Amino acid sequence: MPRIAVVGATGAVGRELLTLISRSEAASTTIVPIASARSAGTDLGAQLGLGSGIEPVRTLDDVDFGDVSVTFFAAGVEVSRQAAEKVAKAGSLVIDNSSAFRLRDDVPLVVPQVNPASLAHRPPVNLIANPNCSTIQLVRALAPLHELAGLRRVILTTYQAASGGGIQGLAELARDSRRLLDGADTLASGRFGPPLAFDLVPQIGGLNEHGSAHEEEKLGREPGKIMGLTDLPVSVTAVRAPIFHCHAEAVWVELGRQVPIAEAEEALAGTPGIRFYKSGDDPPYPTPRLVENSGAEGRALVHVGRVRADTADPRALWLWIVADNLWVGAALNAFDIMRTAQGYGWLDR
Ligand code: 11C
Repeated sequence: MPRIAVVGATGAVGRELLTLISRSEAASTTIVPIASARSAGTDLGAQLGLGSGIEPVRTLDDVDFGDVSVTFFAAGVEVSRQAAEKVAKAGSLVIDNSSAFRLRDDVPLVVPQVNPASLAHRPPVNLIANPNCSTIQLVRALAPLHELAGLRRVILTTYQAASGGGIQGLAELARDSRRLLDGADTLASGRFGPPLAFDLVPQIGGLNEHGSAHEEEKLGREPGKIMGLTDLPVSVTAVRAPIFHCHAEAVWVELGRQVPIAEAEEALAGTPGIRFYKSGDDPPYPTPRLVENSGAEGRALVHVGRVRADTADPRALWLWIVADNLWVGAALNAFDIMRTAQGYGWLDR
């Protein structure tokens, strides 16, 4: 029976992956959850209500990866740097959620709805990178516009949920929000830098020599690699917002020609995997909570609204994009990478 491993199985993305794999066609496989020694032996299948087929949690050192067909890494960049290539060399295809390998020339960076052909052949390195969550929803909305008129330039601001900071990020936002409502005057700094509750934090990740944050660097470089537009200028301000789930993005895009709004709307509305909102619709645009509460079907879509002309630039449009960062932006994309590889028929060789 094929085996699929999830490294970082107790984390926010790892749990979504376990749920997805165990509820999918891959339910006939054995799932091997991997986490730190602290969690070893835990019955995550029972804890998450996923039933049998999920082995007790093991540590990385305790698994023979020659016997595992696919290993998802969702334990952060350091764990991926230390272990992902070793696992790939042992024979298990690695689908890595971290930023460790995304820009390497020998590693495909894949959003199956945008560049599936990059999986036509098994990469010699046996490793595929899953893009950053905010990149995935961006390129899925930009791809139909690129097909329509060619992308020239992109400028965006993100509004990113606390779940991008993992389970501890969610807990911190909940705890600090309660403390403020209970009358606390001050809060300690935490994993987002300044306390996030009832505030906005305009920095996600460390700053580089130009003052750009790591999240902004990732969003600046990953879309061009995925879309085969290596010189595409993408300028970003990434902001952490006091919302629990789903990232939002306000995006300005300059195209190769003037595109009537109706044409852009038609292209977006006709793209599988996008839910398009027209002004005048009810609801008229997506919000993070609306998407979070949109059920399994809605959480699997990229939601796009507020498409409008930039009156100062005839070739430019604005759009508003919202998607579930843990689902569309991580687990589901990684899982679709596996499915696409299976579709090309090289996975089980
Ligand atoms: C955040 N986008 O919201 C990050 C989380 O490179 O995959 C995902 C980090 C990554 O904080």
